Order: sequence, then C-alpha cells, then structure tokens
Amino acid sequence: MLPEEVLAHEPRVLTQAQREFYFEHGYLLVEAVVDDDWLARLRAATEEMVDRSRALTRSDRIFDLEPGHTADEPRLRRLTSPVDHHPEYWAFASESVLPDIMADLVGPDVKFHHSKLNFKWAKGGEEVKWHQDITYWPHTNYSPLTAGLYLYDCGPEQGPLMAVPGTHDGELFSQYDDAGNWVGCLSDTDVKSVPVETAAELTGPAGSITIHNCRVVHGSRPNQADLGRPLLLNVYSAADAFSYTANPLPSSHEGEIVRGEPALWAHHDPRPCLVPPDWSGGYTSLFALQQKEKWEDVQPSA
Ligand SMILES: O=C(O)CCC(=O)C(=O)O
Repeated sequence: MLPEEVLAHEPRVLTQAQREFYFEHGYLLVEAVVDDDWLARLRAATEEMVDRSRALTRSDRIFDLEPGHTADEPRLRRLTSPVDHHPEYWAFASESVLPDIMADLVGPDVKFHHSKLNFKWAKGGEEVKWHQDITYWPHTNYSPLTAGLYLYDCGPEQGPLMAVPGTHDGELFSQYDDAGNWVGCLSDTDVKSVPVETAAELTGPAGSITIHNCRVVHGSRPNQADLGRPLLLNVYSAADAFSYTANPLPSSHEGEIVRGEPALWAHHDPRPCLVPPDWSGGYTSLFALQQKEKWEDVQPSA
C-alpha cells in the first residue's frame, strides 16, 4: 500500500501528523503511549526471564549474554524471540495498542514477523552500529517496521535508538565486507555518505514507542549510565509483504495476522534488496556479529 493509501484509512491511535511524519522521515517516537498496567506485566515477565538466565554461563538460542555475565550479576544483551518464551510478550504484541499503531502505518492488515528484547545493560551495554534492517530479512516490499517499547525511562546516556531521517528513501547499503563476509552494518566509507550527524535520538519516558522503517539507517551508542535500557522490539509488516529468506530470529508466531485479514496477493516493490547469508543454519544476534563473535563460540554445546 502506498503511503497515501495508508493515510486514507481512518487512524486508530496516531494523529494524521504523526503518520505523515513517519512516511516523510522513516521513523517516529510515540511518547508514553503504553499504560502502566502493560508496563508492570512486561517488567514482571522480564524479571522472570532475567532470573532464568542466571543459570547460564554461555549464550544460547534464547539468551545472548554479555561477557561478564554471572548468576549474581546477570548481564544480558538480548532475549531472542520473547514472544515464544513468556505469554505476556505475545499478549502485548497481539492484543495491546501496539498492533493498532502498526495498522496506522502499514494499513489495516498487519502481519507479525519476529521479536527481540535488547537490554543494553547498565555501564557498558554495547553499541549497535549503523545498519538497515531489511537486508537481514528481505520482504517483497518495504512496509516492514520495528516498534521498540522502552520498559523504563530512556535518556541520552542510556544508548537510545537513533535514526537518520529520510534514509528510508535512500540507498540500501551492502552489509558485507570487502571479503564478502556478512558484517551486518554499513562500512566506514558508506557511513561517511550518510548524514548521521542529523540522527534523531529517540529518548523518552517508560511506555514510549520508537518506530523505524526497515530501510532507515539506525543504530545506538553504548550505555554509559547506571541504569539499563531494556527495549522490547517487535517487527511487523503489511499483510501483503512476504519474506523470502530464512528468518534470522524464527518465531512460532511468524506470519500471524494481528489486525485485519491475510493477503491473497503479494505486493512487490520494484526496488531490489540485498540478500543476507542463509540463516537457516543458525544466527546469534547482531551484537555478536558486530562485535565479531563467532557462532561456534556462542552456540550451546551439543
Ligand atoms: O537496541 C538497539 O539499540 C538497536 C535495535 C535495532 O537496531 C533494531 O531493532 O534493528
């Protein structure tokens, strides 16, 4: 659906100005839109999951651990596919105000793709380098978008999500290095051609939602603060966008329609898309990739 067609549908949550902002800039921050009840449920679920991680000494397909993680002082980079590990996360992804907001941006028929919870732990939670999402998980069109919920307040020192305005309408960059290895981020040369100094810092109080289109160049700094920055990320698309490569973060809910109806016809955008390596053999996370950890180093022993 073209932006004009999406905008012609009555909005459920967002103002028309917010929707237009998203289409123009490729990102949007919706401040404090998730209520305290949802926040309490999601924080409790997250505490349970962090407790589960205490027993681990190395990353596995669910928990991506920072070096230095211990039972007494857990340090998590990511909980992979939270919707598959605690019912509250799927309830939020499918029943809250979130899918209604997504419908305001992709049209009334909304499909779920995957989820992750990026913790960015206090005092050191790692940088996420400038990258574009869609070449991790290509789709037949560019409607996919990611919605991040700040479970607690996020200020500038905590490594907020940053998005470079307008880059969703620009080039798709290679995320392979010169030797043909997937690095999952833009090269230093390509970063120079992107006005990263104009990046918007998406800070906000707990309950705020960051939204970024799958083509927009985005990233985040390390977390220098004493407080963590758990950001619950859910990825959706218009129902008529179909992925054609293996999902790097497979989910039992992939492809579920969370608003409206399934599509009978795929919509194909004519703009080409770089394809990633074949993820069907396993993938850890963009953190491990960008910090150059090898999959063999982090997967659980057989
Ligand atoms: O957690 C972050 O700061 C980055 C998240 C991100 O890059 C993504 O969801 O694509």
